[in-house]
Amino acid sequence: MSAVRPPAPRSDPGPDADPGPGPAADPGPGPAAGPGPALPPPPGPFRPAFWRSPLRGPWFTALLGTVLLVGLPLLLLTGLLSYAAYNPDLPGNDRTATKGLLGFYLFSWPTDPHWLYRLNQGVHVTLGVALVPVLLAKLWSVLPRLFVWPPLHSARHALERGSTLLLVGSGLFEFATGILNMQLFYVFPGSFYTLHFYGAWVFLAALVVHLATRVGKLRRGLRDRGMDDLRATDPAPPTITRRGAAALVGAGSLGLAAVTAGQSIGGPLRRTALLAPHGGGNPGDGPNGFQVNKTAAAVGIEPADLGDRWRLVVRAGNGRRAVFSRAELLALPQHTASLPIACVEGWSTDDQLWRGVRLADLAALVEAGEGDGVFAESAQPRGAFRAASLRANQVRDPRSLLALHVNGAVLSRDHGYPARVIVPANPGVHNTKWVTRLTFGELP
Ligand SMILES: Nc1nc2c(c(=O)[nH]1)N[C@H]1C(S)=C(S)[C@@H](COP(=O)(O)O)O[C@H]1N2
Ligand SMILES: [Mo]
Repeated sequence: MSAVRPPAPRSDPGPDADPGPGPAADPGPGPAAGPGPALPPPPGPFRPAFWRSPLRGPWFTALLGTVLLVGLPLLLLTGLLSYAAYNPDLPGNDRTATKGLLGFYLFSWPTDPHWLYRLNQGVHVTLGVALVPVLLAKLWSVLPRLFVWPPLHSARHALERGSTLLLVGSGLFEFATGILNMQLFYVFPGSFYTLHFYGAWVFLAALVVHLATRVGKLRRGLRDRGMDDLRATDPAPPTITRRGAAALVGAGSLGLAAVTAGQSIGGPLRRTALLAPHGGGNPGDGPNGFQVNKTAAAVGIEPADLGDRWRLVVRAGNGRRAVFSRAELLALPQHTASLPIACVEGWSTDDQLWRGVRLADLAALVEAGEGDGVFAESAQPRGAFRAASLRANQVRDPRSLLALHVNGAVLSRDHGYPARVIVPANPGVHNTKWVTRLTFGELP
C-alpha cells in the first residue's frame, strides 16, 4: 500500500525512493493530486505528524515481515496437516460442513512415524505462540496505514484495503482461537475445528494476495529503502535503537517459545511449560502419572459405569456381535506398544508402554472386512469427544490397541479404565477413553 498516504514532506526522495507504479502503486491520480479540493485530514491519527516513533520505517517492518514470511507458511502447513490427522472426512469425526472443496488435500493419516502428530502439533502450537510478539510488532509498525486519508480514494485502493482487512482480521482470528483452544479447550460456541479451519483458508488466501503485492518490497525494506509512508515526518527522540527494539521482539518470541515448548518435548523440560494448562500441572507419580486431559468425573462418568457392569460390545457390518467383560478381554492375547498421547492443544506425553488387545484382533473376532475402519464409543454420555472414527490403516496397525494396562499397571480411571483406544500418530482426542462399543465397518 505504498501510495495510500500523501507523500511525506521530505525534500529529496533520492534515487532509492519507490520508483513508482509498482504493483501496489495507484495508477490513477494520487490523493494529493486528486480532482477537486481534497478535504484536510481530521486532527489526530489521520495526520502524518501524529505518528512520531522513530522506529517505524522500512527496515523494522521488512525485518518483521521476513520472520513472518518464514513462520506463517510453516504455521499454515502444520495446521492443515493437523486437520488432516483427524481424518475429518470419516463420519462422527468432524461436523465442518462443505469442507468438500477445502478438503481437497485430505489424505488418510499414516501411523508412521508414531510421533508424527506429536511433532506436528508441538511445532504448530509452539510456533504460533512464539510468533505472537512478531505479529503484534508488525501490526504496530504499519499502524499509521490504518489511518490513511482519505480512507478510500479509488476502487483499487478499496480492494487493497479490503484484502489487508481480511489478512489482519483472519490472522488475529486464527491466533486468538488457537491460543484460546490451547488454554481453555471448551470456550467455543461452535466447533474449534470448523472456526480455525475456515479461518486458515481465508488467511491463506489473503496472505497470498498480500505477498504477491508486497514481497518485492521486503528486500529494499531490509536495506532501509522504500515504504516512505511509514517514516515519521516529525520523529520523537529515540528511546531505543531499531536493533534494540527488534532484539526485544525476538527475546519476547524466544521467551514464549521457552515456556511453551516443554509441554511437547517432555522430560525435565515439562516443568518449564508455564503456558500449558493440561501438560504443565503435576499429574502425580507412578505408572499412571502422566498428563490427563478430561477426568472421568469431568465428563459425567459414574463409577458404576466402569465397574462390574461394564461390558465392551464389538460389532461388524456383517451383523456379528461379541460382548466382553474386562476379564474376558484379559484372556485374549495381550500385546504392547510404546506410544505417546499428543493433544491438539500442543502438549504431549513421552512414549508410554501400553498393553492390551489389538484392534485388528477384535476386528478378526467379528470377521470384519480387511478395509474396515472402526467407530469407537465410550461410556461418556455426551460431548463431542465421547466417540471417534478410525480408518482401516489405523485399525490394522499391530501397535493399535484397546489398552487395558499402561506402564505395567492397570489403567487408572482418568486414563480410561477399563479400556481405551491407543493408536500410533493419532491425535489425542481420537484415543477414546472408557470404550464401551466398537463398530467395525466400511467407512468412506
Ligand atoms: N471418552 C473420551 N475420551 C477421550 C477424551 C474425552 O473427553 N472423552 N479426551 C481425549 C483427548 S482430547 C485427549 S488429548 C486424550 C487424553 O488422554 P489422557 O487423559 O489419558 O492423557 O484422551 C482423549 N480421549
Ligand atoms: Mo486432546
